[in-house]
Amino acid sequence: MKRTRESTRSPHSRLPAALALATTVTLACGTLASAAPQTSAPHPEEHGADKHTSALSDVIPAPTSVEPDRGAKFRIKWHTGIHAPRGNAEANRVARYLQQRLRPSTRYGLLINRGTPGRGDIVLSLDGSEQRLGEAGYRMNVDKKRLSIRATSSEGLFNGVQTLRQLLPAKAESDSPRHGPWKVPAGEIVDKPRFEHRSAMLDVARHFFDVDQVKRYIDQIAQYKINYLHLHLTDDQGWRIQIDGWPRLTSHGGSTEVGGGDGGYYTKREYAEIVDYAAENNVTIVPEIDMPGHTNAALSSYAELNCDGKAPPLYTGIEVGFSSLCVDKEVTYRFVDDVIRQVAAMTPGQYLHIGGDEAHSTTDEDYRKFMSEVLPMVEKHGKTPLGWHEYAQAEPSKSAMVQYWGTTRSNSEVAEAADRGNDILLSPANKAYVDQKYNPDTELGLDWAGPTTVRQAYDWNPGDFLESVPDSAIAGVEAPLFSETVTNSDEIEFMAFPRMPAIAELGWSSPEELDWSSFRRRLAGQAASWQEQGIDFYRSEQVPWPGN
Ligand code: TNX
Repeated sequence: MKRTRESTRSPHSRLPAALALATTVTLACGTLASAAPQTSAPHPEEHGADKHTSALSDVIPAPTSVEPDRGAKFRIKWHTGIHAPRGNAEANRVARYLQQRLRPSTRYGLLINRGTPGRGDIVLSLDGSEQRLGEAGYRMNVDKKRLSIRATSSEGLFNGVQTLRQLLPAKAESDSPRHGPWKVPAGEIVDKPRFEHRSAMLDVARHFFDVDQVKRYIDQIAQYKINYLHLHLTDDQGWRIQIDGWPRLTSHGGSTEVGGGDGGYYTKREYAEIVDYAAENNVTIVPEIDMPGHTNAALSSYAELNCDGKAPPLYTGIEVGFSSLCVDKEVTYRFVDDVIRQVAAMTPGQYLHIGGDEAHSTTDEDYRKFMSEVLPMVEKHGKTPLGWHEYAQAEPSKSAMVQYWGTTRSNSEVAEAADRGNDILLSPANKAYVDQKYNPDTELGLDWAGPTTVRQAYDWNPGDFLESVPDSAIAGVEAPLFSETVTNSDEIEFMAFPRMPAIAELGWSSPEELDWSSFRRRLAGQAASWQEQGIDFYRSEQVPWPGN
């Protein structure tokens, strides 16, 4: 297995200097040819056989409906413009995103045009008539003359653009100039998600990942239309987010990680950079402050948070369940309120995750008492609580979301929560945990819930997984990546690819579209794109990779 390169590229660093200078040009008419930016590179010669064989349905997650057309393909050419809706800043951001994605490989200007769409343009439009596709859906029509993506919101346009990226030859993902032709198969795709909540989780506490590494993962999940990134910001081994008034949380509590490395933390400015970058990629950050257990880093930073007033040493092992905030102390709630208020203020998204898992050193009575104080704080600071399923026993209010991480298909507390009206987020550990080994010999990963093959990660239906929890109670799915064994971007990728795209498909595609034999074939079709992007994926023998 190759795991040598540590890469932290972000798309902003992918633009060649000459193109980075060529700014968006608004044209009154559709003629773009004369306005193409002058780059030092000549227009690529579009010669050679068309080896690109992708079909309109070679997309992950599988779209709702695909109607291929035998007609001639659309072709991005040097004069192709991107037509964006006038007066909608968000939709124009999507146009710029597409432009920046495709400039390095094609070396085309792909100028943004807000006048009349020209022949051969990519047309992004906001269209009220597509209401039934919801906020996230889109309709894509491709023929020789035009490629159009229509949606009711910029979110739908962004999702359509992700589909377009997958339909282009993989070399379009390259960050260096490549030769076309840049063809897209003709036909129509109408697409919308099954679930609103399609999430990935990154544990930045067990091993710390810096801002560029988190951005790189955001790039990767966004391609599969994942729209939430849950950041596990605190645990026994590290506290990773700056909190004013409690500086030792980060200076001391953030100073190490599993195995004794240096750890690290995000300043508020860095966290804001992650939040903003996520938003540009249609991803909402869900911060998690895990409590009352998983708190050794905080307890080690402030002696007064401990019932006995003594600070334990920092911890760099991988045991769980030994730490607890002191439920009876007033300072505990002053601390938690400070943290929740500041994290809420830094987070534009609706959800704030308060953990609540594996509180083995807290009695059930204390646990409920703690949660009955803390749950209202989350709401007081304007957020919707999210927590691991143990917190269902504290009966959070109806609006709260409960995240199931068990390995069985029945859990009475979760079923009761669903009955009371709580939305359920599914991340069953034996299916969705991408930190588990693929097989007993996998070098990385834990195995308490696995090993978990790609097929096992894919082959289940979130709508009927949990007994007595109806499809209508399921908010969506999440692929958590705990990082006890994972230390850098290559290792993140090795564990997440190809299982994260599997969970993404379960979150997006309708149950009729979920089909392992189709999925494994489509996964194989992604390999070339992953190679272009430098993504170090696991070559599961269940997938017919090209060249195998
Ligand atoms: C269980 S999932 C945990 C984490 C570990 C993970 C490792 C959950 C709510 N708690 O503390 O990191 O297993 O797979």
